[in-house]
Amino acid sequence: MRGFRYSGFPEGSVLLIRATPETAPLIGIIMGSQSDWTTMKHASDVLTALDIPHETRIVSAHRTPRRLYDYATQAKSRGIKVIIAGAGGAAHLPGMAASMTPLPVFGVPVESHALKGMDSLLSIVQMPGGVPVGTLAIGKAGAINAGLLAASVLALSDEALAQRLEAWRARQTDAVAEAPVDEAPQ
Ligand code: RP5
Repeated sequence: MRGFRYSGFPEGSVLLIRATPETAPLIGIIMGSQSDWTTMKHASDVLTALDIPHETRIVSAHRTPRRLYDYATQAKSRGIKVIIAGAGGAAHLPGMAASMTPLPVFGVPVESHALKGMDSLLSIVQMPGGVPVGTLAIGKAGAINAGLLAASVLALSDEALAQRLEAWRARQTDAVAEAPVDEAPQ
Protein backbone atom coordinates (compact mmCIF):
# COMPACT_ATOMS: atom_id res chain seq x y z
CA MET A 1 0.00 0.00 0.00
CA ARG A 2 1.20 3.46 -0.85
CA GLY A 3 -0.18 6.72 0.40
CA PHE A 4 -0.42 9.90 -1.61
CA ARG A 5 -2.60 12.95 -1.73
CA TYR A 6 -5.36 12.77 -4.30
CA SER A 7 -6.58 15.96 -5.94
CA GLY A 8 -10.25 15.02 -5.64
CA PHE A 9 -10.11 15.55 -1.89
CA PRO A 10 -9.42 18.66 0.16
CA GLU A 11 -5.81 19.56 0.75
CA GLY A 12 -4.29 17.61 3.56
CA SER A 13 -6.40 14.48 3.07
CA VAL A 14 -4.50 11.28 2.32
CA LEU A 15 -5.88 8.43 0.28
CA LEU A 16 -4.38 4.98 0.50
CA ILE A 17 -4.48 3.10 -2.78
CA ARG A 18 -3.12 -0.18 -4.03
CA ALA A 19 -1.17 0.43 -7.22
CA THR A 20 -0.72 -2.59 -9.49
CA PRO A 21 2.01 -2.78 -12.14
CA GLU A 22 -0.69 -3.12 -14.82
CA THR A 23 -2.57 0.00 -13.91
CA ALA A 24 0.06 2.18 -12.28
CA PRO A 25 0.23 5.45 -14.24
CA LEU A 26 3.45 6.12 -16.12
CA ILE A 27 2.60 9.66 -17.15
CA GLY A 28 1.06 12.37 -15.01
CA ILE A 29 -0.98 15.07 -16.69
CA ILE A 30 -1.47 18.01 -14.38
CA MET A 31 -3.24 21.28 -15.05
CA GLY A 32 -3.85 24.49 -13.17
CA SER A 33 -7.63 24.53 -13.41
CA GLN A 34 -10.69 22.62 -14.48
CA SER A 35 -10.89 25.17 -17.31
CA ASP A 36 -7.66 23.72 -18.75
CA TRP A 37 -9.21 20.29 -19.24
CA THR A 38 -10.71 20.97 -22.67
CA THR A 39 -7.12 21.54 -23.86
CA MET A 40 -5.32 18.93 -21.77
CA LYS A 41 -7.86 16.24 -22.65
CA HIS A 42 -6.12 16.01 -26.01
CA ALA A 43 -2.91 14.86 -24.31
CA SER A 44 -4.89 12.27 -22.39
CA ASP A 45 -6.65 11.11 -25.57
CA VAL A 46 -3.29 10.51 -27.28
CA LEU A 47 -2.02 8.47 -24.34
CA THR A 48 -5.24 6.47 -24.24
CA ALA A 49 -4.96 5.77 -27.98
CA LEU A 50 -1.42 4.51 -27.40
CA ASP A 51 -2.54 2.42 -24.43
CA ILE A 52 -0.30 4.23 -21.95
CA PRO A 53 -1.50 4.27 -18.33
CA HIS A 54 -1.70 7.83 -17.11
CA GLU A 55 -3.41 9.99 -14.52
CA THR A 56 -4.98 13.43 -14.77
CA ARG A 57 -5.03 15.88 -11.85
CA ILE A 58 -5.87 19.50 -11.17
CA VAL A 59 -2.83 20.96 -9.43
CA SER A 60 -2.72 24.74 -9.18
CA ALA A 61 0.61 26.38 -8.40
CA HIS A 62 -1.02 29.37 -6.71
CA ARG A 63 -4.36 27.96 -5.43
CA THR A 64 -3.12 24.60 -4.19
CA PRO A 65 0.64 25.00 -3.66
CA ARG A 66 0.79 22.21 -1.09
CA ARG A 67 -0.87 19.83 -3.55
CA LEU A 68 1.72 20.82 -6.14
CA TYR A 69 4.54 20.19 -3.68
CA ASP A 70 3.16 16.78 -2.77
CA TYR A 71 2.53 15.82 -6.39
CA ALA A 72 5.93 16.90 -7.73
CA THR A 73 7.98 15.47 -4.87
CA GLN A 74 6.16 12.11 -4.89
CA ALA A 75 5.67 11.56 -8.62
CA LYS A 76 8.92 9.69 -9.25
CA SER A 77 8.57 7.38 -6.26
CA ARG A 78 5.01 6.55 -7.39
CA GLY A 79 6.37 5.32 -10.73
CA ILE A 80 5.58 8.33 -12.90
CA LYS A 81 8.16 8.71 -15.69
CA VAL A 82 7.09 11.94 -17.37
CA ILE A 83 4.95 14.88 -16.26
CA ILE A 84 2.87 16.92 -18.69
CA ALA A 85 1.83 20.23 -17.15
CA GLY A 86 -0.69 22.58 -18.73
CA ALA A 87 -1.42 26.08 -17.49
CA GLY A 88 -2.60 29.45 -18.70
CA GLY A 89 -1.83 33.09 -17.95
CA ALA A 90 1.01 33.48 -15.46
CA ALA A 91 1.68 29.83 -16.05
CA HIS A 92 4.16 28.88 -13.34
CA LEU A 93 2.89 25.32 -12.85
CA PRO A 94 5.30 23.55 -15.25
CA GLY A 95 8.36 25.40 -13.97
CA MET A 96 7.47 24.92 -10.32
CA ALA A 97 6.79 21.22 -10.92
CA ALA A 98 10.14 20.90 -12.72
CA SER A 99 11.90 22.55 -9.79
CA MET A 100 10.76 19.76 -7.46
CA THR A 101 11.20 16.63 -9.55
CA PRO A 102 14.00 15.06 -11.56
CA LEU A 103 11.43 13.77 -14.08
CA PRO A 104 11.16 15.34 -17.53
CA VAL A 105 8.41 17.98 -17.54
CA PHE A 106 6.65 19.06 -20.72
CA GLY A 107 4.71 22.30 -20.52
CA VAL A 108 1.58 23.08 -22.51
CA PRO A 109 0.64 26.77 -22.72
CA VAL A 110 -3.14 26.94 -22.45
CA GLU A 111 -4.76 29.62 -24.60
CA SER A 112 -5.84 32.49 -22.36
CA HIS A 113 -8.71 34.85 -23.09
CA ALA A 114 -6.76 38.06 -22.53
CA LEU A 115 -3.61 37.36 -24.51
CA LYS A 116 -4.50 34.29 -26.58
CA GLY A 117 -1.91 32.16 -24.79
CA MET A 118 1.12 34.35 -25.51
CA ASP A 119 1.33 34.99 -21.75
CA SER A 120 1.18 31.26 -21.05
CA LEU A 121 3.77 30.50 -23.73
CA LEU A 122 6.29 33.06 -22.54
CA SER A 123 5.77 32.12 -18.89
CA ILE A 124 6.50 28.47 -19.62
CA VAL A 125 9.19 28.72 -22.28
CA GLN A 126 11.41 31.33 -20.62
CA MET A 127 12.85 29.12 -17.88
CA PRO A 128 16.24 30.38 -16.72
CA GLY A 129 19.07 27.96 -17.48
CA GLY A 130 19.31 25.10 -14.99
CA VAL A 131 15.75 23.81 -14.60
CA PRO A 132 14.33 22.80 -17.98
CA VAL A 133 10.72 22.62 -19.11
CA GLY A 134 10.17 21.25 -22.60
CA THR A 135 7.65 23.71 -23.99
CA LEU A 136 5.07 22.80 -26.61
CA ALA A 137 2.80 24.89 -28.82
CA ILE A 138 -0.15 26.88 -27.47
CA GLY A 139 -3.39 24.96 -27.02
CA LYS A 140 -4.66 21.75 -28.60
CA ALA A 141 -1.63 21.15 -30.85
CA GLY A 142 0.68 21.51 -27.89
CA ALA A 143 -1.37 19.10 -25.79
CA ILE A 144 -1.39 16.50 -28.56
CA ASN A 145 2.34 16.86 -29.10
CA ALA A 146 3.03 16.71 -25.36
CA GLY A 147 1.28 13.34 -25.32
CA LEU A 148 3.28 12.13 -28.30
CA LEU A 149 6.56 13.43 -26.89
CA ALA A 150 5.95 11.77 -23.53
CA ALA A 151 5.08 8.56 -25.37
CA SER A 152 8.30 8.73 -27.37
CA VAL A 153 10.31 9.05 -24.14
CA LEU A 154 8.69 5.90 -22.77
CA ALA A 155 9.14 4.17 -26.13
CA LEU A 156 12.93 4.40 -25.75
CA SER A 157 12.70 1.52 -23.29
CA ASP A 158 9.45 -0.13 -24.44
CA GLU A 159 9.62 -1.79 -27.86
CA ALA A 160 5.91 -2.64 -27.97
CA LEU A 161 5.04 1.00 -27.37
CA ALA A 162 7.60 2.07 -29.99
CA GLN A 163 5.73 -0.09 -32.50
CA ARG A 164 2.35 1.36 -31.47
CA LEU A 165 3.77 4.85 -31.89
CA GLU A 166 5.16 3.98 -35.31
CA ALA A 167 1.76 2.57 -36.34
CA TRP A 168 0.05 5.75 -35.09
CA ARG A 169 2.34 7.88 -37.26
CA ALA A 170 1.84 5.59 -40.26
CA ARG A 171 -1.95 5.99 -39.93
CA GLN A 172 -1.46 9.75 -39.79
CA THR A 173 0.63 9.63 -42.96
CA ASP A 174 -1.94 7.42 -44.72
CA ALA A 175 -4.70 9.88 -43.83
CA VAL A 176 -3.14 12.70 -45.87
CA ALA A 177 -4.80 12.97 -49.27
CA GLU A 178 -2.72 13.51 -52.41
CA ALA A 179 -4.78 16.51 -53.50
CA PRO A 180 -7.21 18.92 -51.83
CA VAL A 181 -10.97 18.74 -52.39
CA ASP A 182 -13.63 21.46 -52.03
CA GLU A 183 -15.29 19.89 -49.00
CA ALA A 184 -12.98 17.67 -47.00
CA PRO A 185 -14.52 15.24 -44.47
CA GLN A 186 -14.15 16.53 -40.89
C1 RP5 B 1 -4.29 29.16 -14.48
O1 RP5 B 1 -5.19 30.18 -14.64
C2 RP5 B 1 -4.94 27.94 -15.06
O2 RP5 B 1 -3.97 27.10 -15.60
C3 RP5 B 1 -5.90 28.46 -16.08
O3 RP5 B 1 -5.40 28.31 -17.40
C4 RP5 B 1 -6.02 29.93 -15.75
C5 RP5 B 1 -7.43 30.35 -15.46
O4 RP5 B 1 -7.93 29.55 -14.42
P1 RP5 B 1 -9.48 29.64 -14.01
O5 RP5 B 1 -9.70 31.05 -13.56
O6 RP5 B 1 -10.30 29.26 -15.22
O7 RP5 B 1 -9.66 28.64 -12.90
O8 RP5 B 1 -3.99 28.96 -13.15
